[in-house]
This record gives sequence, C-alpha cells and structure tokens, in this order.
Amino acid sequence: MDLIRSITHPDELLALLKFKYGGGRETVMPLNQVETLSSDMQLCFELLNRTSRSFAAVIQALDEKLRFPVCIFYLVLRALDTVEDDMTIPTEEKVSMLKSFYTHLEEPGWCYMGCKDKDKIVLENFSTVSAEYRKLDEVYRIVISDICRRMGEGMTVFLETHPDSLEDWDKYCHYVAGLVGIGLSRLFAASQLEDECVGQDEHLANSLGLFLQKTNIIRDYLEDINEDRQFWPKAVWSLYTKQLADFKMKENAGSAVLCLNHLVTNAMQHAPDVLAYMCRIRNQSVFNFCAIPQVMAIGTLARCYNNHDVFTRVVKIRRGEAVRMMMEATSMESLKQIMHQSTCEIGSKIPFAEPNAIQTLQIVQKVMKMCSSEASTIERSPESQSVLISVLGRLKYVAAVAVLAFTWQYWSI
Ligand code: D61
Ligand code: MG
Repeated sequence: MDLIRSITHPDELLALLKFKYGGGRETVMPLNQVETLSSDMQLCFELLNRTSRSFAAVIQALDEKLRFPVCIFYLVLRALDTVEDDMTIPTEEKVSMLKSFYTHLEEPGWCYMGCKDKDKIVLENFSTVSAEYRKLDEVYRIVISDICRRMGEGMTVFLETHPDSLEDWDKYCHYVAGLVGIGLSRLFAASQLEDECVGQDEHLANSLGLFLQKTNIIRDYLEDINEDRQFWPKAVWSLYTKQLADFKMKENAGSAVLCLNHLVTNAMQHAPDVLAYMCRIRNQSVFNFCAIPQVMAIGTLARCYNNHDVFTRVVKIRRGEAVRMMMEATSMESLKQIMHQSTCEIGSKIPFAEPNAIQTLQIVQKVMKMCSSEASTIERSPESQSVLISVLGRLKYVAAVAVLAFTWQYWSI
C-alpha cells in the first residue's frame, strides 16, 4: 500500500524498497544488551513502545549513556501527561496530583490505578518506572525531577482556560513540550556526549519543543475539536471566525484555510532556532534523535499549509516520504537540504489572496537562506569535529537509522 502511494515518487520508492529488502533486521539494541537488561528495565522499554509511536525508535537508538535516562524521562512525563489528559479526574484533585507528581519519583511502590486515559498503563506500572528512575545517576535524576515538577506546575495553569493570546500559546507549549527540549538538552550535557552550552541555552531547546507541539496542535484540529478540546489560540482564530468549531463547516472553508496558514506561519518562526540548535550537536545518535522529529514536523507543516483536508480528515505525510526524511536527517548538510525543500514547498503554496503572505514569505526566505549550504548564517560551534570522525560516525548510524525506520514502519498503524 505504501509502495503504491509512493509510486509517483521514485526517491521514496527507493527508500521504501531499501528498507524492506536492504537488510537491517537486527534490532537497534544488540542482542546481548537485551539479555542483560533487568526485567524492570525491559518493562520500561515495553511501556515506551506501547505509548509512543513517534519517539520509541529514536530513543532506543540513542547511545548507551542516554538510552535509559531518556526512556525514563519520557515515561515519567508521559505518566504526568496522562493525568493531565484524563477528563474523569475532578479539577481540584487533578491540580494537587499534577503539583505533587514529581514527589512520587522518590516513593517506592507508588502507582495510580483509577485512570481512564489511553496511556493509563504507564501510571499503573509507575512503581517500576520510579524504581528505575532511582537507579539513575544523580546528574540525570536532578534534571528529570526538576522538569517533572515544573511541567506539573505549568499544566495546572491551563486546566480550566484555553490558551487565548499568542503569549499563552507559547506558554502552554513551553510547559508541555518546551520543557522536554530543555530537559533533554540538560541530559545530553550531563552525559558529556554534548557540550555544556547545549544544556544551558534554554531558548533554543525550548524552540525545538514548541516547533513539535505547535505542529501537532495544527495538524490535530479535527481530532481535538471532535473531542471538545481547543488548542488553537483564540487570538488567531477569532480573526477568522466566531467559533473555532465552525471551521468544520463547508461554508467556512476559505477562512479556515487562512487561519491554518496563519498558524503554520507562526510555527515556522521556530525553524531558525531549530537549525541553530542542531548546529551545536556533535554526537551522531543525539543528532538523529533530535533531527528526525523535526524533519517530520516541517514535512507535516508543509503538507498542512493551505490544505483544507486538515478540517476534514487526518493529514499525514506519506510513509515513503517519512522514511526518506528519516534517512536524510543524519547530517547537518542533509538536514538543511530537507528543511529547505519543505520550506520551499510552503513558499510555493502561498495563495494569491493571502492576508499574511508577506510574513509567510519572510520566514520562508529566512529559513531557505539559512539552509543554503554556503552562505550559512548559522553560528558554528567552537570545535568543529574532524571530517574522518564524522564520516565514520555517520556510517555506523546510517545502519541504525535504517533499522529505526524499519521498526517505525512496522510499529505504526
Ligand atoms: C529532541 C527530541 C525530542 C523532543 C525534543 C527535542 C523536544 C521536545 C519534545 C521532544 C517533546 C515533544 C512533544 C510533542 C508531542 N506532544 C505530546 O506528546 C503531548 O504531550 C506533551 C506532554 C508530555 C510530553 C512527554 C514527552 C514527549 C516526547 C518525548 C519526551 C517526553 C521525552 C523524551 C523524548 C521525547 C501530547 O500528547 C499526546 C498524547 O497524549 O498522546 C499532548 O497531550 O498534548
Ligand atoms: Mg496532554
């Protein structure tokens, strides 16, 4: 089926075939490591694979030093998010649960069985997650606990109000995704696989999270509105309609798409920060881990821009497209190339009568300029690594990414 969908895209076809028949059946983690994994940690990886379609593979492909800490970081925050998302918990109780959630990390045996959310399995097995958390080095525990505390606190702000202003939108996205970027960057630095500066620049790290979260919010309009959730910022949609849900109606198709374009333009403002952040990344597994979600996001934004399908069905990038993008997200040069392509796609879709055409064009040009190889406006990090090391490192990881894409292909529905 994926092959048929990509039939008019020979490059994707090639990528798909390479994965299907080009080997790569070995798992990302060498077998001996799976065997020596404690049964608790095995359960943690199972929880990861059952609750994340987008991140399970990239997390498991991380270098050893980061694989457990990032997996636990994910599960702890997923558990917290599951509390936030459970609509059956009364607000007052939810507020105190969110605020005190980080304290359960130090509480052997704590778990929560009354949850109704789709990812309740993480809360039901939280005692295993927290047991593994307590085995981590202190440098990692400090980060995980701090981010969990700040995210829980932040989530309480938006329990009964929707993000209205654009400042609110950024603030909400900071709490649920920007903080993840900040925490991950501090974990990278703590592992010493990345420079200290990666963990210190909270602004750039925040932008990586905002770019992913805004893309999800834009893409998930229909799903959210059908479940009575509103994540599009009122400051923007109120320029185009009286009720956010009205965008579903055929007669509002025109204004709906203009609003959509407005939000895509807003999300694209984070792309320059993403490039600046990625420039500083030295470790190949960290690079792939960060770059893959970002290229999926920009590909999704390009697909959504000026596309009315967002209001009628789920808009997804083709599987072949996704696999090709993953493969190419393994070096700064090809990351720039792929971001250039998606950005160019947005630029070419700006409609004739688009009120925000100038803003869209401005950000499109800025990103395209940053992505053109020579005149790189991106600040290079102090020590540029030797060409040989980077080539050798990449060879190893091209294989890992192949496996990763393979796995991803089969785990997603
Ligand atoms: C590099 C690599 C991965 C990154 C990154 C930088 C920066 C930020 C992020 C990942 C976070 C991206 C979040 C985008 C997806 N949004 C959600 O999952 C929403 O929940 C947000 C709160 C929980 C976040 C937990 C999380 C997610 C991804 C991680 C991670 C932790 C830890 C490590 C790696 C990746 C969304 O959830 C959808 C759902 O409930 O199914 C929501 O509720 O809005
Ligand atoms: Mg949530």
